[in-house]
Amino acid sequence: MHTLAERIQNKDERALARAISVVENDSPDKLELLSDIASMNQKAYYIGITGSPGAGKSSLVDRMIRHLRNQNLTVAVIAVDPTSPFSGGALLGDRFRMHSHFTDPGVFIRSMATRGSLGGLARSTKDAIRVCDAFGFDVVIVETVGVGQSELDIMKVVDTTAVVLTPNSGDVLQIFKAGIMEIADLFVINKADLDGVRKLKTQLREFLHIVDSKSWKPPIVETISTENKGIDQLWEKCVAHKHFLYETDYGKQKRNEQLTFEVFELIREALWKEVHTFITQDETKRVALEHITDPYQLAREWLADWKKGRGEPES
Ligand SMILES: Nc1nc2c(ncn2[C@@H]2O[C@H](COP(=O)(O)OP(=O)(O)OP(=O)(O)O)[C@@H](O)[C@H]2O)c(=O)[nH]1
Ligand SMILES: [Mg+2]
Repeated sequence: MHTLAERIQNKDERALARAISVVENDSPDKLELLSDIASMNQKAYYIGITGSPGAGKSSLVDRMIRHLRNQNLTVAVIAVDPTSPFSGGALLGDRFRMHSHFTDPGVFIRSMATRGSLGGLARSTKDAIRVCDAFGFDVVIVETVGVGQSELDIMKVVDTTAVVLTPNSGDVLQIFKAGIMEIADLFVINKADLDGVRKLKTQLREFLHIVDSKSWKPPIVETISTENKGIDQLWEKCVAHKHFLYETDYGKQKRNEQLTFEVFELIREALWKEVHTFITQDETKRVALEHITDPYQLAREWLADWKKGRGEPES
């Protein structure tokens, strides 16, 4: 067993942080570590919190942590920052907003930022969630700014996706365009102390008519995170959705689809790495990359080369 996995089993918090770095840096021992982690007990409930910049996601997470700690539940938070190559602004902001929890051993907070990993930020975030799960947290919360494909991708691994909107921000159209509407399991209207809540609600309901929500109809929760209002309702709706996932056929099917997607994704990543190494380790191929005339031809030729190298028949 990987030593870090063993230490995580023994609830060594430094090993937890180290393991996430292994994942984030795409270290050579990553897959070994992760498969050891996968064989450990995984039972956490995963919540994704997404929404426009400044919608109040971190403030909400901070309140949620407090709410969950009051019920004696332990919480890991992963804050994803897709914009910066270093754990810069987001980290400082989140540290500041969640800073009251730093001395609580039942709370773990970590920021993830883009590194050069081939798997990308979404992959390493999902792996980090699993590492936190194996450590034994009851709830793992992922905060992302809902801007791109990578966020949509991260949300494929969580149980419940909460989309945070604010009144009078034009958010609804934005998230509709970004394809986030389809993945929302519940909507949070945060900053409900501001004007325009009713209008936003009407807009949301209109959009919800268009989206085929099958047997789960995403509820709308109003919160004022600065005043700690609506947090209990938010948690209630999360729990209702969790029950739906685990207890209904549609829910079970959705979970299974997510896991299937992940298997395919892991295979795609592993194969891609293999092919990438095969190409970049070959001096002739590296030179050829500088003078490409026909990308289709080159791709076909190299794939055939690679298959031959693995003793497989060319197709
Ligand atoms: N009026 C009002 N302001 C709020 C509320 N919740 C958060 N804010 C303020 O909104 C600002 C942004 O809050 P954050 O929690 O950092 O928002 P965020 O979505 O995490 O922001 P990013 O991570 O930068 O995308 C802060 O100044 C908060 O004090 C609320 O319910 N009402
Ligand atoms: Mg934030």
